Amino acid sequence: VVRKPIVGGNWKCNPSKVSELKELVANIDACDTSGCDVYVCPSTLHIGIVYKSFKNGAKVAPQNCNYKGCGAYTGEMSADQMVDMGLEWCLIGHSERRGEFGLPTPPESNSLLAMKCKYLLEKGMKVIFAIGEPLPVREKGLKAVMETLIPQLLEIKGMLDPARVVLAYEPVWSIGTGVTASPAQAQETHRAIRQWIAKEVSPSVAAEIRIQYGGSANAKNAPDLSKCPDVDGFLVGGASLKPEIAEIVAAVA
Ligand code: G2H
Repeated sequence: VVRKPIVGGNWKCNPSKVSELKELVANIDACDTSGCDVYVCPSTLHIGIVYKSFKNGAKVAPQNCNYKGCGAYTGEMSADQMVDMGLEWCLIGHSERRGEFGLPTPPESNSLLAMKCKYLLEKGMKVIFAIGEPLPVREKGLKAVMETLIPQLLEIKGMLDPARVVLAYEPVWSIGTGVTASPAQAQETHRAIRQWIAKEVSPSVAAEIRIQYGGSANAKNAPDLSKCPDVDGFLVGGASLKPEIAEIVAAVA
């Protein structure tokens, strides 16, 4: 099975000024998308400004979605709105929404994220679903890591359609810290996730589903990480705000 690599740029709550968007869009537009799917997650306020800007086919994926649709849900976004705007992808489950950093209201549980995933897929959207473990768990080794990741996957295991769901493995300790998982750590974890899917869902789903690595990925570490057979691309935060995002895409394609 040949899995097409996929790289996402998660701008999080950046940039601070609309005037800075032009440069960020240009960075994404400089990515060669011929051998790699590329998406970008602008902040909610900026989606409507940039969603028609990309000339190279890069997709725009909101960083969150509600699970109910349109209506009296202050501060939320619905899949209906996304579909209407021609958006195809949505990111959910990022650890910054799961409540690992600061305190979103409320922190998002595995059950809530499963509801969001089901709702997005029912509406015809595709989902980037992020999972990850905190540092004290990583320090205990791979078995403990999988004991944290499996509950994050369990409620969406029936939804793992490789054509419509991409997993993003993002160890929480590597997010925005400059500490990247080593290729060996990333590979053993991606392989263990795939083995779990093979057992719990099916070998073909495990072989076909794409698993991105996220956590301080940059132009320097992307070439080695992307050599790992089970790493299918990156979800990039900080470096997606810089021209080096094009080098990261070039490293995986
Ligand atoms: C992980 C990643 C993008 P960064 O959160 O989702 O961010 O690359 O800045 O660690």
